[in-house]
This record gives sequence, C-alpha cells and structure tokens, in this order.
Amino acid sequence: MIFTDHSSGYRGKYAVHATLPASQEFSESDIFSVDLLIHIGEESGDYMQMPKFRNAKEVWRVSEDGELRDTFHKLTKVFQIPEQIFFEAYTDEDSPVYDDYYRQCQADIQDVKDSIPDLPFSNIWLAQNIAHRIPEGSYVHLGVSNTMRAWTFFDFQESVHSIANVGCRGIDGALPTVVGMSQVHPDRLHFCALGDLTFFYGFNALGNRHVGRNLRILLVNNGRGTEFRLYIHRAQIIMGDEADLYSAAAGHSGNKSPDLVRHYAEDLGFEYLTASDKDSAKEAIKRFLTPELTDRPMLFEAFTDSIDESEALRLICNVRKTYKGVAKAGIKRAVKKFVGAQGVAAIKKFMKK
Ligand SMILES: Cc1ncc(C[n+]2csc(CCOP(=O)(O)OP(=O)(O)O)c2C)c(N)n1
Repeated sequence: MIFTDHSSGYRGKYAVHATLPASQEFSESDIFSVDLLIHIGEESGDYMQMPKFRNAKEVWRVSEDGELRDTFHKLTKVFQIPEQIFFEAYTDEDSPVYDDYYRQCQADIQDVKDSIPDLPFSNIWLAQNIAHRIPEGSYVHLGVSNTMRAWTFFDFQESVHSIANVGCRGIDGALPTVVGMSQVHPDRLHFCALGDLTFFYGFNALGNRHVGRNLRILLVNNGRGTEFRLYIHRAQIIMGDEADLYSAAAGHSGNKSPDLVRHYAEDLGFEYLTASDKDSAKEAIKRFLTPELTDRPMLFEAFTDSIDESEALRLICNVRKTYKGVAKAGIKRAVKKFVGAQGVAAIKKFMKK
C-alpha cells in the first residue's frame, strides 16, 4: 500500500491517494492507523494526509543521506541505503499478496467521493471538473497552497505526470518552471493550474520567445491570496475581512480586471479563454482539454470569489460525519477554548509522559 500525492510522482502499483478521507473534519478514518509506515522522500504537497500519519505505530525512514527526519514523531529506524536495496531485501517474491488493506483504503476513498455535494464555482470545482480529463501522457504543474490543496482532492489518469514546487512551497516559481518543463518535452501537453498572486509573481516567463503551443495555463483569479481567506486559515480566523488588507493583498494587479491578462496573453500569441461561472467554464474546459496540440498555447482565466472558494473547501471537508468524529472535534474545541493554546501544549506534554 503506497500513500501518494500529486507531488510524489509515484504512479505504480498499489498507489493510494487518500486526501478525501484525511480531510474530513468530523470523521476519523481507520485507514491511517498503520502498524508500520515506511517514509521515503522529503516534502509533500498534501496538507491533509501528512498529519494523519502521526497515527502510525512505528515509522522507518529509508534515505541514502541517513539523516534523522522524524516527520511523524514515531521514527524507530533509519535505513541509510537506496530504496531499491531496501525493498529487495524486505520483499519475498514468493509470498502471497494480501490486498485487504489496499481494498479497504480504496473503498473508504470511494465512500467519501460518492457523497461530495454540488460545490460552488471555485478552484476545487475546477479541479473536480478538469483533473480526471487531462489528456493521457500530459504533464501537470500545480501552484502551491490553495491550488495544490484543491487539486489534491482529485485524481489524474495514471499516465499523467504531476509535480509542484513543494520544496519550500513558494508561489514564485510555478510559471517559470512549467515554461521550462514544456520546452524539454515540446511534443507533450503541459498544464499549469495556479492562483493570481502566483501567476503575477512569474508572468514575465510567458514572454519567453520559445514558449510552445504545448503550454496551457489555468489561472484562477479571485483577486487576492484566497488562502488567507479560507475558513481554516489563521489570518481569516483572527482578522476576518481585514485579512484582505494585511495578508491576502486583495485588489492587486488590476483587481480582477477582465482585460489585463487577456491583453497580455493575446499579445504574446496565446489563445485566451475565460469563465466566471460554471456554464461558461464548462464550455472553456472543453476547448482547454483538446487532446491534440493546437496552433497556439492557451491561457484560461477563471474568475472566482474567495467566499465561494472557502465554502467549497468547507463542503468537501464535511462530506462524512460520524458521532465519534463530531464528539472528538467538539471536545478538542471546547478544551482549546477553556485552557488556551499554552494549556493544550501542557496537556500534550503531560500525556506523552
Ligand atoms: C515566494 C512566496 N511568498 C509568499 C508566500 C506565502 N503565500 C502562501 S499562499 C499565498 C497566496 C497565494 O495566492 P494565489 O496565488 O492568488 O492563490 P490563492 O490562494 O488565491 O488560490 C502566499 C502569498 C509563499 N508561499 N511564497
């Protein structure tokens, strides 16, 4: 059983992408209570799954550098060897394959997926309607933060390669990176989904004179860093609407101008598509997902609203509720309110003893 995310690049057997059960606010999924977790690789772009692995009973780390990286606070062994050698030593080709756990995970993911309600027009809605339809063999580069989270809820086809700058989760490199990627493989379609702050950080890269017709950009323009206006974000919780002023840079770069990016893209030879609701988006998506190379690169600008973005996230994180999950979340909140952050830290310290 291999837990993956869009930045891991793993597309092999037994891959499981369990963001949907991991993100449920009021239900704890059993699939994360693993006996042994083998940890490979560094950063992950999946903000929902990663904390769940703290439920593992024991973690082994396999990494050639041999560094102690106790990401899940359960590390008991470090194997300072290449992954290949590790798996050759620990697998027995002749032993039977037990896939009960794999099937349990797939069923759990499907259970949440089947009950996702109608979502408002947002980055999450766009991901839901685009991810599985990205043409076979394409490359996808995701902007970090809100975009990465939104797209992590949904799967690409197996032959699609996906990647994101999760090393330091910067919003500064997405466009230049995908422009470079698209030039390495001019025969493959390269898609990029990103928010407006991320776009404007690197949009000079689109002026590169070698940009090819294999590049397709989805710009989700909500006129701000919506990440800071999501109901789960500390800036939103503390400042409410004032987060627009002090964190989210609302109104920057033309304040959702319908013309600014259109002119820039068209003058650079891009085909420009736009949408501001689900109906217009459905039309644009059809063109955006043309499986063949078209005459020109494309830029699809979708105008969304940060209230809808936050609501879409709330809805997708509240698909499944169990009595136990509601009670646990309620107790956690009540304790936090009563004893404050320092009290919670003291209780955690005491429980560890
Ligand atoms: C280089 C850099 N500067 C600042 C940040 C902090 N940051 C994280 S998310 C974010 C906002 C991103 O906004 P946008 O690209 O519009 O996406 P949205 O949240 O609206 O979907 C910022 C500024 C960062 N990750 N990297």
